[in-house]
Amino acid sequence: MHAPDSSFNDLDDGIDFSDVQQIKRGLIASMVRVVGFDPDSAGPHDWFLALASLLRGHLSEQGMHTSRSQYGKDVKRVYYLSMEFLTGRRLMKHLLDLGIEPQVRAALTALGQNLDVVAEQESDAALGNGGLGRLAACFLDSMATHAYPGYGYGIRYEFGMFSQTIENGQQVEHPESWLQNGSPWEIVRHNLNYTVRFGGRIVCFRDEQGHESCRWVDTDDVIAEAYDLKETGFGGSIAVNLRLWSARSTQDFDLRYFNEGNYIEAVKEKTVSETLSKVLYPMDTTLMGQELRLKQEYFFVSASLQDILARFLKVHKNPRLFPEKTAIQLNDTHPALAVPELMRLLMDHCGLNWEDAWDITRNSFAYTNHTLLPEALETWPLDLMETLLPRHMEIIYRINHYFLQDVRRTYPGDGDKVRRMSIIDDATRRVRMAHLAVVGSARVNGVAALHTHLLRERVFPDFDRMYEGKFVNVTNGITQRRWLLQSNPPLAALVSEAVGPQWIRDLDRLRDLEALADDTAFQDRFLAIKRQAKVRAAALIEERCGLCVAPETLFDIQIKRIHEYKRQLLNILQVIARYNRLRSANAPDLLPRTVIFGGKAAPGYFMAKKIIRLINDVAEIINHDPLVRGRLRVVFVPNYNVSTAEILIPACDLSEQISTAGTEASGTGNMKFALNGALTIGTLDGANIEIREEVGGDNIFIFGQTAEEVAHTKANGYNPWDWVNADEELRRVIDMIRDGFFNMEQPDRYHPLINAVLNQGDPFLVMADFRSYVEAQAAVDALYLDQRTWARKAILNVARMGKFSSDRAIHTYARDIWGVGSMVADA
Ligand code: GPQ
Repeated sequence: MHAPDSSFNDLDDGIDFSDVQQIKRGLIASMVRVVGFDPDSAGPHDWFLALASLLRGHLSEQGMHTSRSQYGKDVKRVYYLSMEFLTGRRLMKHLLDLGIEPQVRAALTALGQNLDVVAEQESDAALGNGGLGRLAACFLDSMATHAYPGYGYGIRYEFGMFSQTIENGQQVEHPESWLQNGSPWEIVRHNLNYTVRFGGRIVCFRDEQGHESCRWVDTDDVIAEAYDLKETGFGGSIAVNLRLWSARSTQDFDLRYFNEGNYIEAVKEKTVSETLSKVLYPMDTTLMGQELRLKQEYFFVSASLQDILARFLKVHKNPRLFPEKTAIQLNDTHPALAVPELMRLLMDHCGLNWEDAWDITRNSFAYTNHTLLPEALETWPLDLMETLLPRHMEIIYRINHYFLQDVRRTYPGDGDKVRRMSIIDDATRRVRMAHLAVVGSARVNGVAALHTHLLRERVFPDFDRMYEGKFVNVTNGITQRRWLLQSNPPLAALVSEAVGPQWIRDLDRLRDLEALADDTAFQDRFLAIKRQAKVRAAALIEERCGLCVAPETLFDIQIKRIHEYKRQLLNILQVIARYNRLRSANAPDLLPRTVIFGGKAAPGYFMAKKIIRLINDVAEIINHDPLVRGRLRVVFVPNYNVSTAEILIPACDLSEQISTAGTEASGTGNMKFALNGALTIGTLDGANIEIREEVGGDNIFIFGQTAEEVAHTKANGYNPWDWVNADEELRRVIDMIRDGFFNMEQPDRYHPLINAVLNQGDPFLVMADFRSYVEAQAAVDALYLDQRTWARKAILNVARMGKFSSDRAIHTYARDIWGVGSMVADA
């Protein structure tokens, strides 16, 4: 296909990365020619830029090979549309994927630099909030590693997740620009851009044959400009492209103003349109109804679909082949406007009729739901949608019209059902994005077995009955490349030594570790590695919090977004109870513990911010009380992010996964911890249930009400005071918080919190689960005393994590949802 002179298999200045001398020369060249700094005076950050630029060239080359081979084979492609990609740092990942870490390290050493210090210079690309965005990043890694023709689309936020400091115990948010010091991984494509339109009006006309066609006119336009990041897979030969869109004004100057001599007004319009990709909304599983957010959603969806369609039409003339060659995954409902957008492009640009366009559309999309929480289900006001996207609203009304016809035909006379299922909520005059996504998709999946079950039973029962086989489960997974190989090299090396290195591509191979669980020599090495990781985490804590923690103590960690349903409150209540026991008398059975928290609260989430403050107030008192010195410490690690997780997770003994049963869709932190040899204390929620199935009930601490029991408790008139009054120890804890024990300077600080929980029904059943949580914690103490048995169980946890690889998840999506194959037959 390609002219021979466009081959780039043997580029003159290509570097052989197995050769330290060549890397060294390449680094110097990159420093001089790209970074533009004298190597003699360059510091670690300059060397980071030089190295990243060097690698970017190589990755671009890999990406081009991948792309040529995909075009050559005319494969079916899969597009992952996500508002968030939480990739974290990239340097070490690329070096591991390419297998060149030792050579690069040596080359840097020869230049007087230390690779670890250089790697620390990179800022986290925090283009996501939490689990949903990190899942997208793990999926790209698995797609690249297993050679699926995948492609990611998202937004190039100038400001990603805010950075968090704790001041006077309270969260303070700071803007953080990951682009501030340059972004050497990106390939900027100023010429690859699309116009995205807003507002305006629709004019329809009929041609002589009576065909109606519509045009969307008088719109406000924004340009979406492509920035590409290459996601390598393990082995390095395949690169998946992650294309992020940045907003640019259609006009640099508004000439009307400019000609009048008003320079500032002339550039104002430019500033307004460019705010579209300015900042990530920092809310996780809670909704924010701002117009800007809706514009962001449409902005990235429109650019992505125009790009996808253009790529398809380059090769295929017949749009009807689209679903055979394209699968588009909607990561939650944030990209659900893709459904009417594809309809619009097919009808208004490709000239298809409604029936054909709809047939193509509903066979191209699949939708992943990530939450059961009603407050997170997206809806948008009709008025806003009609003003911003008039053509799309027409299309949505029409989709709904035909859909409700179907409903009426299937369930004659059931007006209630029609109202419940409608894409438009007539009562509130809003568009239900989840209904749009379900109707417009061939498959809908939940992210853990329980979640999918509850989704079908509670959230979409009508749809589930109407569309046989549409709802499926794909339990989440994590990539072992980042969450073991990269973040815990000593454990990765031990595992490879024990069972061979194949686990890196096939996590089920870990099963062979079971045979070593009772081997005391192996246990000793395993425990030594855990201790080493704890020393490293202790250094991070010392640096960030100025607190000294002892690696001999049990590290008990809860790191995730701060949310009422995740119940950091339950954890801190238990900590207070433990503190009371330690102070009251001899509590010989209570082991020394370090309880570590980390996580961000949405800036407007009052309760979550109170909980952060309570944790910090409690920590302040406990950490200064000589009576419990050496036996209990409480730490809140500020600015939890991917890089922090990479240090804390390997150091964990006890992983806290304590959400109210039926609220956490899956959880993925739970998997990362167990893979690194932590034992889980958790409820029967999300993927915890499947983790228990895999590791066995003896190797996990389960407590609390089940999802069914929770529903039952609530249905029977739950009163949290009953539970408090019946439990002396809990009563005391609540009294202390209410009386300001931890905040004498402002004793009523937590009245709103106590009031919200106890007098407003405790919706997440903190009080009901307290006693069984404390009992489970006592079992943890007892077991930790016996280090041999603990080590055995921890090793079994690692051995049985095979199922939770994102490779398994991706293979399942590829086979059951996308119908795409790997580009190479896997060995
Ligand atoms: N999740 Cl809806 C997010 O991180 N953000 C969101 O906006 C929504 C869900 C999480 C969810 O809470 C976790 O239980 C999942 O493990 C994770 O998505 C990935 O599916």
